Amino acid sequence: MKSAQYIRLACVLGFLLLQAALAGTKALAESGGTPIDTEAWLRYAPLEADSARKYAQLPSRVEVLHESLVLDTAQKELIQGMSRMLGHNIQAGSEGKDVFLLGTLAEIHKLVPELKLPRLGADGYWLKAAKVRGYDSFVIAGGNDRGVLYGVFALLSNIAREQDISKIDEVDEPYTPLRWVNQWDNLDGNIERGYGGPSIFFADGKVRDDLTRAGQYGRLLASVGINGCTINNVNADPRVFRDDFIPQIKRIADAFRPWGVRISLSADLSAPKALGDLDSFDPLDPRVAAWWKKKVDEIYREIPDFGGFTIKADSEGQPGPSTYGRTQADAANVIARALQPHGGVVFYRAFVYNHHLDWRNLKNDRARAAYDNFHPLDGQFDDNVIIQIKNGPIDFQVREPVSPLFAGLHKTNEAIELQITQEYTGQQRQLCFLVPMWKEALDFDMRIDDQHTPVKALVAGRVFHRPTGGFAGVANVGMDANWMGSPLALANLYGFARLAWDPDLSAQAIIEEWTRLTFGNDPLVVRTIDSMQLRSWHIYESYTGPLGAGTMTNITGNHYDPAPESSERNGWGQWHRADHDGIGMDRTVATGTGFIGQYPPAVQKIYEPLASCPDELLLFFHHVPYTHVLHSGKTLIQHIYDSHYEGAEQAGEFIEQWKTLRGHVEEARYSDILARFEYQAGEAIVWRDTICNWIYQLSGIPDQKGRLGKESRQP
Ligand code: GCW
Repeated sequence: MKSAQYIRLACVLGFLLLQAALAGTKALAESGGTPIDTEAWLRYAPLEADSARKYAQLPSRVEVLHESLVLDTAQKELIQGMSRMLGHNIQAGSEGKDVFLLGTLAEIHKLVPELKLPRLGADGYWLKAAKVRGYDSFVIAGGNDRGVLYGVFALLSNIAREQDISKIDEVDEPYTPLRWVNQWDNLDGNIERGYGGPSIFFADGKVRDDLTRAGQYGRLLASVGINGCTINNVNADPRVFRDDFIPQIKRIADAFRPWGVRISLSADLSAPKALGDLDSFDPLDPRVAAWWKKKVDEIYREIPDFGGFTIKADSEGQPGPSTYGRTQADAANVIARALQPHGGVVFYRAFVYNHHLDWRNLKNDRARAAYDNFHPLDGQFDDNVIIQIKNGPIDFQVREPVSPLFAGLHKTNEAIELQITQEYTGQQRQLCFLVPMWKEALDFDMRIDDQHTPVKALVAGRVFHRPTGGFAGVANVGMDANWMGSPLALANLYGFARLAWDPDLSAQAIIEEWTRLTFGNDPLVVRTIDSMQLRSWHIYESYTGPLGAGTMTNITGNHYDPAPESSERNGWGQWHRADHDGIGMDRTVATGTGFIGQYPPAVQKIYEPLASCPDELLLFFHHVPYTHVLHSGKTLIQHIYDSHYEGAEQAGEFIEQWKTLRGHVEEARYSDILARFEYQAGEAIVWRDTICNWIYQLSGIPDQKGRLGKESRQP
């Protein structure tokens, strides 16, 4: 090789090395050199010196005002976070210095009587920069111990996001008392509709020996205010009630307890019989009531802070009270009465429906089921029963109206069930940030008695002054290092919890927090990821199921691939009724299933007339010809074609948008996520072509832009 060539080669090599080094430095800054996967949004990356300087005046001591497991956790978390982000070495004890003061409001008052105290409910916290014994200090007060822990997490989140806290005086309280996640984990270690690996709780029919991940999950949940977790599948296995199983479950409760997260179980109503103890599970049989009482007492002896039960009955093959001609209220109450003396609750799911509906009868409608089953029982449930209602009347589709049952219970506690695990929304292999969708449901105004009655206020028990209420999110995290299979999908877990805490937060505010905590504060990174996440639901909807048509996916199989005929001509009731002339379910009162009649009159007035029904839900409520003209001025069929093409194109553009972050996101994470977007772009094309060709063949109406059927026009 000639010397000039050597020089050129050396230059190129040098350039490449420099690039790699630069990318490496940035990568380190982004990852902070901390384990980012299992820690998710709690990675506490070191701040740049400039940013860290803002926090130089923070106290150097931490004083805890009483001893408790949760306060001990709070203190440790504070010490760890301050050390990792700022390099501060916080010592326990006050010793006449500036101090972080951790305690309940009453304790703070005793120590610093001159401080004017705010009002603070259970789980709420108060962050206040204040003088204590003459030193500039920092008060972290809680309505209870959990509140103090939440306050510590809030403070650390502020620092990680580089917020100014020098004059902070922040009071924050949860919107609802019950903020739970549900895990659909089976005892063999599989998770129903789980896309993040096997169960962190169970393996081979037993509770895992090593529950490290359960503890880490407790930490994640506590950091965003989740205070309960149902650990097993709602398609429940009665073996969890076996005497030898309860001590195993106790170990999971022990792993969660330091984080203030109570555990609960999904209960199989037939357990008294299935376990061979009785010959019946009739909820009105006194022997059955006694069985539940004994079992519940036994559980509380092992787990004094046990939360209660989640129950799926008379649904998709699960046993229920209908076996004995009893009502869902009979079933809920017998168990609620066993829990009541211990302070436990029953989340009773409204997902009760017949999955053998006759599809030929145009008046049949699965969407009616929750209201038809539960509205007549309003007022018959005990005060510690909460009816857990899926956000939509069908089943977590990419777009549904809200369930009318939210407005149909005036004397009964309610909770909204949201699906964090992306069963019908891309299974964490495609980007679909669900917070904007959930916000639409929570903000939806039911107009009960023509008053402002948004769903969020109904589920919090604020409208009819019910004793309790809340949120249940089906999370299904697993053993994968990043919990959900995709690092970006964790935004849904974070977002669910933030909405359960405060449903008035905007989707923009939530994603901004999550991105900064997960990827750091580089403005390009924050701007780019926020915008991709915020657009992702609409994009996914555009190429998989626009206009509220409902299931176009393979409903008898994987709930993932496009298979629009799979929902028809069977009893599952997820019909779209597409034929040669038109598509959509007629749910009107006038000519259809009457489902619209389940809403309060003001809402009926929006959905019943074609003229006012919003385009995005048109096919949920109406059966219309393909030539129907939408509010946008386009024909229905042209909209379907265009939407699929636009959606697939936008999904493809994610690749270029992500590529702008090269060198700003740590290389391994960068390439992992890039590969996901490349895959999604391909999947979007598969969806586009399958649905467009299917509907073209059904209708025979060509695409005005000539994108379809070219091959079939060839001689
Ligand atoms: O969406 C359906 C799922 C089932 C699930 C059921 C439910 C746990 O396909 O897997 O069962 O809903 O919510 O009970």
